[in-house]
Amino acid sequence: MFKSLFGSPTPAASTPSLLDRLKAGVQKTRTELMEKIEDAVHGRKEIDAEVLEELEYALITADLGTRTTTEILERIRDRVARNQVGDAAELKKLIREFLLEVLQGSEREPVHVAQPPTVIMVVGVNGAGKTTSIGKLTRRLQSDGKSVMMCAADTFRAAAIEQLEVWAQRTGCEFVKQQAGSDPSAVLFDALQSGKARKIDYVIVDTAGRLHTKANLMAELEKMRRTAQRVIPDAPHEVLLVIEATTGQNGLEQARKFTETAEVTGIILTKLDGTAKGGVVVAISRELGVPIRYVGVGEQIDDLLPFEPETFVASLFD
Ligand SMILES: Nc1nc2c(ncn2[C@@H]2O[C@H](COP(=O)(O)OP(=O)(O)O)[C@@H](O)[C@H]2O)c(=O)[nH]1
Ligand SMILES: [Mg+2]
Repeated sequence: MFKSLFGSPTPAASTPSLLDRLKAGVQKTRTELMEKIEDAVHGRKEIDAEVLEELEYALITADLGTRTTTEILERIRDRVARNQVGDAAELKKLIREFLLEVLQGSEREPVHVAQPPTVIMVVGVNGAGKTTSIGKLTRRLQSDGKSVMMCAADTFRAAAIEQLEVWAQRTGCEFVKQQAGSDPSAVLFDALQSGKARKIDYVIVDTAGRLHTKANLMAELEKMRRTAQRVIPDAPHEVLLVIEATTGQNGLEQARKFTETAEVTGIILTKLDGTAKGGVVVAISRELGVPIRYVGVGEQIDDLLPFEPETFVASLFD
């Protein structure tokens, strides 16, 4: 921080912290959730059944999921019975603690890769934000000094290849493609051989979100996995499932399908900026037992933030 001409500190010159960026990203969820919690306890002398009912509504509306909501309420009831919670601040603290526990419960260290490239497959339904997230992730890795190659294995539509290529040009990374309609596994094979020979740090693989049938899609992803292993035995090192925060609880079922067949190792939760239901982060990470790796908070190249339970919870409550 430095002093401006008139002596007041101007933080504008420094880049905003992760917490500040996340706060801006979850603004809608934060406002709604905090308002509802405040409303529930406002003017009440004690935390009674009515307050708890309103709290339940607040938590459900934020899309935390019924399981988490029920457990939070149980914990609150228990503490109330023992006279350990009296006001809104204490309630918030309790909810915050619980959410942090849940999110930390799904945390997992990223795999250690002995030899480059680290292979990251990106999966998820159409429109979830796969291609955009790959662009943003590439930028992130590059700013850590890593080299990146994108592999256009969503060969189902020509437009998908072109869209990824635009991101490759924007970030100046390596790019491997074939014609639209070609075998995704063939493109992947090419990319991995080239990435391995040239010791590229990361190969990020875009995949189709839809084929003629869902069964086709899952079979395709399995085939790609086997193909990857022919070039790099422990690949893919990460399979990131991209889910829109806006799909809410409905997205969970679809996400389950992917986690079952595609052996998902982490989640990229996109469009957190567009929803008041950001609590879905908790539901997803809990129900799938998979860590959230990144969250998308906008359409620009810098709008992908690493996910840390502590910072996320702070962005909602502090
Ligand atoms: N607001 C917002 N829009 C996003 C985010 N991530 C992706 N999008 C938009 O979602 C749309 C679909 O993204 P795309 O990457 O093409 O999805 P794909 O079909 O899964 O590859 C595009 O218009 C993106 O700009 C995000 O985090 N926030
Ligand atoms: Mg795409």
